[in-house]
Amino acid sequence: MTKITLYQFQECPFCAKVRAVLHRLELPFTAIIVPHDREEPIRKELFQKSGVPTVPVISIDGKYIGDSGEIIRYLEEHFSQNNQNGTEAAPPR
Ligand SMILES: N[C@@H](CCC(=O)N[C@@H](CS)C(=O)NCC(=O)O)C(=O)O
Repeated sequence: MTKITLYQFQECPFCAKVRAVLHRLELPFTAIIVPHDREEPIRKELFQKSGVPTVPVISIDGKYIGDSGEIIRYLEEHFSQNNQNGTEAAPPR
């Protein structure tokens, strides 16, 4: 089963957007609140692994993705029944 961890701040609109998509796609995940200080080891590690200095970051089966837009694109692409635009795919003829 896919293991998803969301690294986030308590208050963060970008993190909330990602949580909403995870809930909509019914993907179970663990949320971890990280410190605001970019010099904290966990923040440095997330930057190193995702290449993105901000939160949210998700790890999904060991792969790290940062930036809410990128994360949502990845989740939609891999877990949505719909197409990448989030609109419903045309029904088969
Ligand atoms: N373009 C990014 C922006 C994310 C962003 O600005 N996150 C803020 C929290 S809401 C952040 O990490 N700020 C702290 C920092 O820059 O160290 C995204 O969509 O994920």
